[in-house]
Amino acid sequence: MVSAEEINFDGLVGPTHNYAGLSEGNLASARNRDMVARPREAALQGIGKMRRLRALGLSQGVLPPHERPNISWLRSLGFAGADGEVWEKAWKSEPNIARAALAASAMWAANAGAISPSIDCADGKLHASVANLQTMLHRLLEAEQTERTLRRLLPDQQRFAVHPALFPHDALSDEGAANHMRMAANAGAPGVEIFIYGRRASEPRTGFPARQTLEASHAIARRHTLDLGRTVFAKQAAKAIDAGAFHNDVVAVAHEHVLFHHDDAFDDKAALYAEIRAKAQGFEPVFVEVPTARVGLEDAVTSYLFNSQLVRLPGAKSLTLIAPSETRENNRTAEFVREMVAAPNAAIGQVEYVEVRESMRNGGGPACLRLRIVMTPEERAAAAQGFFLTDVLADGLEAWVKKHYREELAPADLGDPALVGETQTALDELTSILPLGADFYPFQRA
Ligand code: SUG
Repeated sequence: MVSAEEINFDGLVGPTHNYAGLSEGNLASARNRDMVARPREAALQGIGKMRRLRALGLSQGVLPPHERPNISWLRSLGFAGADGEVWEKAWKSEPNIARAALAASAMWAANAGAISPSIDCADGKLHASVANLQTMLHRLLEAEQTERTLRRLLPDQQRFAVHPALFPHDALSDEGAANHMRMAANAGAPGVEIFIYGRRASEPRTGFPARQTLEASHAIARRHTLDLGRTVFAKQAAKAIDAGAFHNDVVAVAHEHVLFHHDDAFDDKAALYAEIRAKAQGFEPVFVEVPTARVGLEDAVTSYLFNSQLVRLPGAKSLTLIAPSETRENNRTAEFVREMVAAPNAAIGQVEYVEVRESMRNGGGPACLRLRIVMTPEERAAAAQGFFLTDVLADGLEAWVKKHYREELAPADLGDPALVGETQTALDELTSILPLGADFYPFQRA
């Protein structure tokens, strides 16, 4: 065992946050299509959550948004002229492509990649695999820039192994940490890494897309040099995917020895429990299951109860659930949480509600917004320091958002060529607030 800490790196919401209904199988995205979005509020809510977790005593990091609209990609599709013209033409002639090029979806950092702490890896390095996100066009566009971000954050190749996304094909479909959990006695102890997949490469599916294949999960475990004696591959229940759980983290979340999940989350719950128990080293797993009779899948998906963060606050005897305020507004989930935290010897003994409503309307709760990276003190010191949140950084980011972000983005505003210059100006300035440098974004290199 080593001393280590789990650090949440949240995706900063980008200036083009909007509701385009791009994600089939994500009910919130479909329901809120063409609503008026509030990018400034969305970004401030995200920063507010980061500040809150820091105030609770946890280390917090931040990851930058991507360049949107993605002008270099649109150029590769044959649109030419000045950047603003490229955008205007794309918006008019290929609205579906343009919407993909505009999505601010990199905010959901749980899909940036899968992370294995060095204690779990045979080569002793901390491994990060960028997710290919190939199921949805707008998300597939994230992989290249995400790799750039992770390489900036984790520059020391002696300590960190950053892997590019798996080849983007249906057979290797991968959505990162949203389909990956880890249980351990504590952050620094060897863990059981649990990969949840929706289908095998060869398996045909009707219903909503299953975004993770078993083959992709196997590849990540191999690349990360995981010990198969402490690695689990389990199938997500088809029923959950078809009820709108497009990622495992919509129906399950784990931290330390606790797995909190919905009754219908997994295809074979008994087998999963048994395998985790057999592979757990130095801890007794605790499974906190929410029965369907108390909270049906529909309520789980609309309230995002399981898209909470599970954390241990300094000195706390039990874990704390960082839940979206929508969970408190749903009578069934609110009641369940109240009883759960009040129970004697509760494994999850506290709840804190956070407000991330703008992100939630696109199907992104508190857990979607963060990428967890377990770091030893040496790894933390070797990471780029400017990504760790301080009061000064939070103030700087808030001032930056207030200066550059639009209050509202209505569907009729999205084709505005002025949006391109505005977002590029904002992102250019961001590269000196975060340690990104003058060649981080494609428009800076053009
Ligand atoms: O991939 N929504 C994202 C939400 C991702 C949530 N992440 C986790 N569960 N970890 C998605 O479906 C909607 C964009 C739009 O419709 O405008 C979107 O991409």
